[in-house]
Amino acid sequence: MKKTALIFGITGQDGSYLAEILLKKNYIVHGVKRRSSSMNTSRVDHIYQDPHDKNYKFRLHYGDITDSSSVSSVIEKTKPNEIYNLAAQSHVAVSFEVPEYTANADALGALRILEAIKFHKLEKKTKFYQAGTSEMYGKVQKVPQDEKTQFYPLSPYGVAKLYAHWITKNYREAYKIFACNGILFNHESPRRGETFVTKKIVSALCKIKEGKQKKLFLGNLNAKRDWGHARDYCYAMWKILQQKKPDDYVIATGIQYSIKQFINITAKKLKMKIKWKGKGFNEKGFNEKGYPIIQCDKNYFRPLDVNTLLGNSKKARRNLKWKPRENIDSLIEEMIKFEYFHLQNDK
Ligand code: NAP
Ligand code: G4F
Repeated sequence: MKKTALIFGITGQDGSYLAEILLKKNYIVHGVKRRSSSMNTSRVDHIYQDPHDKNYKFRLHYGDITDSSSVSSVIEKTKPNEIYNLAAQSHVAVSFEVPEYTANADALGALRILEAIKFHKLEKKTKFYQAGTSEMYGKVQKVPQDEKTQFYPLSPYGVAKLYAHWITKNYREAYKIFACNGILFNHESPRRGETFVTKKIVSALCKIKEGKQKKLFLGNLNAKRDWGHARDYCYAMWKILQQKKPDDYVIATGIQYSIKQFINITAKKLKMKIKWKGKGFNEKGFNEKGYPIIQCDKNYFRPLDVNTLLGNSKKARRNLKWKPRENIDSLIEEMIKFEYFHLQNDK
């Protein structure tokens, strides 16, 4: 019998990589997409199948993680072996602007799925993966962070995800659901949303080099992140659900860079020279001609920011036999290649 998976958040960066991984493993993949006024399926269009095809392996359903009835009905309809909850308002800065919606989607979303598993008596059949985040460590209490490190979230997003983390543990212990938390550190790819910092940097520097953009405006240049590749991290999600016992795992590379270092590495790969002058908010990046191409903008600073994140994924490496295949160089090179493909092929 083929296994069936249901992915909430299939149209996002991770949803698309996870769907590819599961299809390669011969799963039947169902995905939940929300209604939007413009198309939101570009990341999964290449694996889309005609719904009239009786031997389908991939199917999309309308639904919304903030709508209990749609969550419940898609779970009842598909009765999946595995559910991956990747649906979220995933932008930390935006969570300060729309905190209530963020809590509804990111905290209660997990609860809605767990309740539906229980309501439809799927506790023995359906495994559940919750997309947790290193943002829950926030004001870090230990370096590096592992599964035992105390959480201290610094954003409405981090707080909402912490609820989802604990409700997942709670349903595991109370109802014996095979429910697991992945605590994933930042992971990027060419499919990353345009407003996340890595995508913003790679895209802007490519355009600046090609004379299609003049300047890049950013916020905090000194924050440090442990960046991995989304494809590697989605493979870890699947591995987490294949273990004998449900558990929680940190997924990280164990190497961190600052935003400024990420810019410098990207610029070097593009054979661009950036000279930094000034301090703090007034720090600017100048090109060879002395023109400021990188500058801070107060709109990109957050009321609170997580200054440093560095993960210890020893447990995942030992129990899941997981380790990242990509590193910062291969990640940035792939992102640059993708930008150039679009610069040359898009109108
Ligand atoms: P993403 O690209 O922003 O994708 C989020 C997905 O959730 C999209 O498919 C989005 O749909 C969907 N979604 C948002 N609100 C929804 C709603 N109300 N109902 C149904 N679907 C909704 O995020 P990602 O980078 O793939 O991350 C996947 C998950 O991992 C998220 O939960 C994120 O918080 C978490 N996470 C990410 C990272 C990271 O570094 N990427 C690290 C740790 C944890 P649309 O396409 O229609 O917007
Ligand atoms: O790319 P970011 O927006 O990612 P952030 O806030 O770390 O969140 C991402 O990773 C989390 C895992 O830790 C996920 F849970 C979450 O869903 C998301 O995927 O910002 C990274 C850093 C921050 O310190 C931010 O202040 O970059 C800094 N930054 C500086 N200038 C900027 C900018 N971030 C953005 N988005 N845009 C800027 O212009």
